[in-house]
Amino acid sequence: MNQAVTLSVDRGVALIRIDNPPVNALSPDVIEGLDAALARASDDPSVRAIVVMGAGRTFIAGADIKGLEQLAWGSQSGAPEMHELLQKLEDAPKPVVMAMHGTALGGGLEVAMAGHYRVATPDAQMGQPEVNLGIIPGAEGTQRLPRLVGLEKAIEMCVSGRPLKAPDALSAGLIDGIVEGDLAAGAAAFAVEMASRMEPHPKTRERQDKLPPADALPGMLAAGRDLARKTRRNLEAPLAVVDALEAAATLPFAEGCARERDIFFRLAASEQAKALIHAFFAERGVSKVPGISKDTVATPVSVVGIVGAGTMGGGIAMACANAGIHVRLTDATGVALETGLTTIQKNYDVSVKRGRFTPAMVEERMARISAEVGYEGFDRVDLVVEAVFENLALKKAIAADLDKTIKPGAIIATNTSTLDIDEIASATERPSRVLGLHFFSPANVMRLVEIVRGKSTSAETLATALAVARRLGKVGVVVGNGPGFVGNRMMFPYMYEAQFLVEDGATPQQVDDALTSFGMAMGIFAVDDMAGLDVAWRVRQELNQFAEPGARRPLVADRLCEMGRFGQKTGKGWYVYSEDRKPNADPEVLSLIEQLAVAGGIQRRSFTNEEIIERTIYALVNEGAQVLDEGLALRAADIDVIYTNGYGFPAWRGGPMFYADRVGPGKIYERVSAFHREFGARWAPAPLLARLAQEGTTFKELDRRRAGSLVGASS
Ligand code: 3H9
Repeated sequence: MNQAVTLSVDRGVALIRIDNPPVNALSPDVIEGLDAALARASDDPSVRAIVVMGAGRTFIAGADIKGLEQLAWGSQSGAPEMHELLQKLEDAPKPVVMAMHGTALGGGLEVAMAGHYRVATPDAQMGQPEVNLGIIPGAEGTQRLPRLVGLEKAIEMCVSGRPLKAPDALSAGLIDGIVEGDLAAGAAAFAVEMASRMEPHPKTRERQDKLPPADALPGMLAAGRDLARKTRRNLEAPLAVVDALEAAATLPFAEGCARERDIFFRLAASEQAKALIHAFFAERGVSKVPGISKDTVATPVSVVGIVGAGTMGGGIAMACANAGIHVRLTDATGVALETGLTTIQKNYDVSVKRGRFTPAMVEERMARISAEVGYEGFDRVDLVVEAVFENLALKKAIAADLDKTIKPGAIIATNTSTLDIDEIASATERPSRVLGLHFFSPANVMRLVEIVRGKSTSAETLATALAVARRLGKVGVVVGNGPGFVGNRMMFPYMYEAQFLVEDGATPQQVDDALTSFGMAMGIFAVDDMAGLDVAWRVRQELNQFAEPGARRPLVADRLCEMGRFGQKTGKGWYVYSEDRKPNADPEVLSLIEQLAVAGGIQRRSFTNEEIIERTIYALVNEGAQVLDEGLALRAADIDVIYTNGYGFPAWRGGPMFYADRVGPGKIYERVSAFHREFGARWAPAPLLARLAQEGTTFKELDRRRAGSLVGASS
């Protein structure tokens, strides 16, 4: 035994407690400690029953993902060796009760399933989320889970990676009881009761009663594979986990475990596992910001003011209300407010229809939003999010008004995707309490928030924004203040290049198909149509001021806007939309493109998908390198988080900078340099990309080196 696991005995019950902060991950210490504690409890004649639980906030949240990361990158020692421990737990001569609170995930649930009984607190959650890391359960979970909950349920849990809440786990048969009140005491009482039973204690591996009969098997497996293909597009692990689960129903336990191990080790070494594990740590890394430490005091936020009840303001109001935060919503006119509230109500009605919320939950949320024209009550807000349309003068005027209205310590956040935060802050007497919060639409759904740090924004203000983002269930990434910040700044060269490609001879559909085959959630032309072509049109007009003289400008997009083709909202944009909102190629657009290209003297030709990906994704990467060099993003991994959470970049490719690492910065630099020679200034290689290529290193390595300068920063 060691410090990670302790053993105490009280009135015949051994309590084995795992204490490995922050989440009791299964490090080698924990496995050894569990093994030793189990042996002592089994040998101790005074012990009648054994309870295993976690110390601190949770049961076991899984294998140590740092170890899995090493495994993914080729180290053989990264995967925990659990088979012996699981067998010993299951064969223990005394009843073993797993007592779960917080989360029992991955290896945590696998340990729990090897116990004879499982109990949990009412709010505990348990699941097999391994597929989200590009792997499958590797500690016999695919063999025990279907024996407890049946194959269908096991498929659903393992393919989706979604945990069950305790009441659902109880009805599925995953746990045997829910303990209200003190978990240790309740589990001990349960254990004593089980010990007094005469019958043998159930071993999960020996159970057959929940496994399907042979004739039901093909249908269940086909449905499982279908689910994996439909809901987890492009991911290898969700399909592979069905193969492992199939083994539970068709092979003896030991052979099923061997099958699982083969699949686990194959996937653990895969590109997708490398990328998804990178994405996991990247997301947790964004809260580590220089200048913010555990001692930085975030302002408690219980009431948020929102100025502007349009699409963004309404979405932000819903996000706050969903998180239990009271909202004071205002707009210029009663009509605008009324329209905004109606949209919010409609969106909630859809959630009720889809079963996400009950009508009572919606009522509770709506009651948190108070809407009234004017600033009455704004003296009580802790944070204001101004979400009016992108107009600097208007935003400055509102900031100045708010400055006079809200209490001295309250924060003014402006929801802008492009405007200068310092300029807006200059309209107030509290520039240290001003920052940008760039939400993505729909704001109640999209996880990303760019937290824009102005030159005077204080550490406390940033810490508050990070805490609020987390409370809203979002991932907040701190970025610098420059045109387009990080996400949109990178988006522009990507979007322009896609438009140049269609002028050069590809079609919007071909470009979009290449991008979605690459893994992007949507093609760029479909995105443009969804966002509204007029949005980018306005921004283009702003950015054109910064464009190099003589630089190539897209020929088509402005013309589409002049024709009133603003995308989905007008039924026509790059595509024409049918009733069901499906994009269809429009011959009118194709001939307009050709006509403008020919008039512009462009020699049109055909393109392969590979060329399309190089032209678009490498443009994104090159701009990302530039953004990083300018200090607008703190880390390459932050850019990855922004793109995987806000721009539909596939997490299984890790994000654009991680993808660049896997292709090789050297190769990307070479192609970018070739494009530079062919197309001129817009493809000038970012100096940082050139440096990495020359040094033969990667963005990830650069992040690692720079992490030294982030020492002292913490979430
Ligand atoms: C597995 O089990 C494979 C098995 O089949 C066995 C194979 C043989 N390991 O998210 P948070 C860290 S695969 C290492 O901010 P929350 C995290 O990095 C695993 N570290 O907290 C962060 O560190 P830092 C299956 C981990 O309250 C800190 O804990 N399990 C692990 O919002 C706090 O994390 C999973 O996939 C870990 N397993 O959410 C569960 N988990 O402070 C993954 C967390 O230095 N974890 N950390 O940045 C989660 O989903 C969430 O962390 C959890 C807590 C819900 C547990």
